[in-house]
Order: sequence, then C-alpha cells, then structure tokens
Amino acid sequence: MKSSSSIEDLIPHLLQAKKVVVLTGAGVSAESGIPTFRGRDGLWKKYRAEELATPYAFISNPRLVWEWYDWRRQLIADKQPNPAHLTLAKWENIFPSFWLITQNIDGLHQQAGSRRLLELHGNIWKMRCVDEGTVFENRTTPLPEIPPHCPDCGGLLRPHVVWFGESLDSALLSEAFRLSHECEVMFSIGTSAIVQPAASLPVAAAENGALLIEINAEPTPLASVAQFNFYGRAGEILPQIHQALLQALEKNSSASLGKNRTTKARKTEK
Ligand code: BJW
Repeated sequence: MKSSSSIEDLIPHLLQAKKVVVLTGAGVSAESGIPTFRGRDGLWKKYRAEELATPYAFISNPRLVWEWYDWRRQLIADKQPNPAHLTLAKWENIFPSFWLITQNIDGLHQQAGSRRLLELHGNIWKMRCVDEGTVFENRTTPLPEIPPHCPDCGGLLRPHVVWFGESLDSALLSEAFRLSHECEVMFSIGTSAIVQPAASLPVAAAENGALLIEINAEPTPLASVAQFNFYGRAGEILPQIHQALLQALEKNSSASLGKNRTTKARKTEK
C-alpha cells in the first residue's frame, strides 16, 4: 500500500479496526511543556539525558542523578495533559479493544484518564529501594533529602524508571509485544523510534499485518514502514482524526466498531 497523509483515507481503516494499539513517546508531552529527550531543550546544565539515565551514572554519582530527577519532577508537577493525551484517553471508549503503550514516565496519560495503559519505562512519581526492591509512590517536590533514603530500611532509593542498559519489566514487555502482534492498527506517536526494545513494537505490528500510522513532528526510521504518515503536532493531528472518526460514525451507524459502542461514543465523546 502506498503511504498516505490523508485523514479521509485513514478513517475507513479505523472504522473497521477492533484491536488498536498506540505507542507514545516524549513528543506527546512536548505540548504540555515537558522537554523531549533528544530535542535541543532536552539539556540539563551541561548534561545530555543519555549521560544521566544510566545505572553507571547513578552508581558513580547518585546525588547528581537525583538532582536531575528532582528538577524534572518539579518541572512536570504542574503540567497538564494536552489534547493528544485527552484524545487517546477517549479512544478507550471508541475502539472495542484499545491499549496505550507509553515510554513516558511523566504520568500524564493516566492523568488524562487512560486506564488500559502500559508504562514501559516506569514512572517518575515512584521510587525503588536499591537494597530491598520495595516501590513507593512519592509526589513530594522539591525533595527534602537528596539522595532520598528508604523509610523502611534506610537504603538508597532510586527513581522507579528504566535506564539504558537495564532490562524492561519482562511481563510488561511480553504483554506489549503480544498486543502489538495481535492488533490490526498501530499508531506510533511522538517517539523518535530509536530506543529499543520499544522501537521494535510498531515494526512487529507491521510485520504481522497491522496498519501502521506515524504521527510525529518529523520523519523517523518508521516513516518508510508506515502506511500513513502525519507530520506536525500530535495535539493538533489527533483531535482532527478523532473529529473525522466521530463524523464517520455518525454517518455510518452500522460500522463494525459496534453499534452499542458507537452510540456510547456519540453520547460521551462530543
Ligand atoms: C513531536 C512533538 C509534537 C516533538 N508532536 N511529535 C539494540 C540495538 C542497539 C542498542 C540497543 C538494542 N537493544 C537495547 C539497546 C540499548 C538501548 C538502546 O535502545 N539504545 C539506543 C539509543 C540505540 N536500550 C536499552 O538499554 C533498553 N534496555 C534493554 O534493551 O535491555 C536489554 C539490553 C541491555 C543492554 C544491551 C542490550 C540489551 C532500556 C531503554 C530505557 C530507556 N530509558 C529512557 C529513560 C527513562 C527514564 C527517564 O525518563 O528518566 O527512556 S531513555 C529515553 O528514551 C526515555 C524515553 O522513554 C526513550 C525514548 O525517547 P522518545 O520518547 O522517543 O523521545 P525522543 O526525544 O527521542 O523523541 C521525541 C520525538 O517526538 C521526536 O521524534 C520529535 O520529533 C517528536 N516530537 N514534539 C509530535 N508536538
């Protein structure tokens, strides 16, 4: 199939889709004011994110790494979900099976209302005891103690996120691959699609016959694999697709998304 960037052409595919999976990355939160990883605004002091998001950085200087996370927690704390997050939360009520897989650790998808959500790289609002592995939710900003220590055993705490060179939670990753293999439509949104293993999910979906749609500020390595490419701001493109989908559902009440869900979507999504 030739690649397209027409929402009109995309809608008939979405009307037929029962299993939809979305992979998101930092670009989805950019319009909420959270810097992306590899953008020019991704720098903190003189460090690149790739230098600090590693277990080696943490072992050699836990204070420096925690200062970075404390700064990011303060930056994220008052940020709100944008139209991209809100649209994806609505899609749980639109498609018969919908899953959102995110690489983001900012918690904004959950704040927007998404519940069928896999957070592949963890969550910045959680901490983990290095000695005992206990996970705590902690939303205090700024942190009173850097680096923080475990309230139970006094051991060093670390952010409950996945750094370079660390394995992702195996159950979560297996589920993400299962969903990607089984879906009919996969969106890759606001991710540079270079960090593995997350970047393999859309490829796995496409290899299994799913329709792949990329929404990004610029082309990524997925551009040649995707059948639909939309370049621009996710917070503008997703609501446009959503509106076109609702209009098509209005016109075609017998669409295979399912009559009951269609009615529910019409009532709740306008
Ligand atoms: C917009 C927009 C708007 C902007 N609208 N779009 C195979 C080959 C080579 C290397 C590896 C490999 N397998 C594993 C590796 C090593 C490594 C890796 O992938 N390295 C690559 C850099 C090559 N992977 C790992 O280490 C992973 N572990 C692993 O695989 O374990 C097994 C293993 C270990 C060792 C060796 C081999 C195997 C773990 C990866 C963990 C990533 N962790 C981080 C930090 C999380 C914690 C934190 O936030 O502090 O996760 S790194 C960082 O990158 C973060 C992100 O989730 C992740 C992805 O970034 P993302 O989301 O794509 O952001 P950006 O900034 O890159 O892109 C934003 C995009 O948005 C851009 O394209 C913009 O254009 C766009 N955009 N505004 C739409 N408004």
